[in-house]
Amino acid sequence: MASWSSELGGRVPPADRKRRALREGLVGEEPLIAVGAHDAMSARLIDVSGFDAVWVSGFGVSAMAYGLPDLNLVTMSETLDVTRRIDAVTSLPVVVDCDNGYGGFGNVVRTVCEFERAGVAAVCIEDNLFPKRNSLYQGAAIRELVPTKEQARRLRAAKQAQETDGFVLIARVEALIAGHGVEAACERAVAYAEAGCDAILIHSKDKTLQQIEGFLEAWGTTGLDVPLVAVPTLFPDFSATELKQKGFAMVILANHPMRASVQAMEETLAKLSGDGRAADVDSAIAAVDHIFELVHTREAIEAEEAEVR
Ligand code: SPV
Ligand code: MG
Repeated sequence: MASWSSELGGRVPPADRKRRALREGLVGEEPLIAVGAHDAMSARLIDVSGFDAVWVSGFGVSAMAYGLPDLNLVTMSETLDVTRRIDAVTSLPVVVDCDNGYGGFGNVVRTVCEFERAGVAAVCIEDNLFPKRNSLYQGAAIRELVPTKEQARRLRAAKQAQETDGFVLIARVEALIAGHGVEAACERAVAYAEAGCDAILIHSKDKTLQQIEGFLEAWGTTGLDVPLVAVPTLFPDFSATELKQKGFAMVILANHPMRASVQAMEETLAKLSGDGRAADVDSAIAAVDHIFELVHTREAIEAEEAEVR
């Protein structure tokens, strides 16, 4: 974990180190596991729990930091603001869900540039049209996406604008989610890989994994070795190791800290809403000292007092 002072601009682990760790993880023997954060505290907890990367979840930031649905209502600069706070408190590589880049061609390129300059390890850009819909939302049937050629053009321009070697651009394919089928999904993945993207996130909500298996088979015939990324929210029975064996380099557990927090808060508030006795929940919630410890309170006070001695 980054030191307490990193939030104050102190010893932030260099962006290069985080980017190197991400790139090495993408080609490693073990699956690289990223977990979704929605704020700095959730990122700290992911860090101390021993995961490999932090995913800045658009769904999580929308719901938890802004109380808004995941429909492109949170802007690029709002996401960047939350991302900076997250990146400052973790030594893990941070992979940012930048939705569809918040608009058209110029927005995609600017988004990637701004996040690269902010020092994050990676950005993920999806091919949903603006305004997007969260991929897990069951209401939407077959949807239109940004045309493949246009999305590839945006991604290629973003890669060409890249200023550092280590930064990673992940292209996210929504074709399976949008109901376009395996062939269309593979065509998009190939186009985005050929545009220079460093990894492909193939999203699916098929619980049986048949779609994903079909995609992997088609992808296998292309000869491309760009790493693949899975988000198994709706096929949760498959472990990261099983997904690695199937061909995924990275697995994103995108929203579990958010859902755990909401459930814990709801349970606590329900108990408190009885006669408002704090003791009713005390044994089931984090101790105040634990929160002090997580944000390095003692170290901060010691450092402050040492200066005046
Ligand atoms: C997110 O965490 O915001 C994601 C993953 O994009 S999903 O919600 O599964 O689309
Ligand atoms: Mg998202």
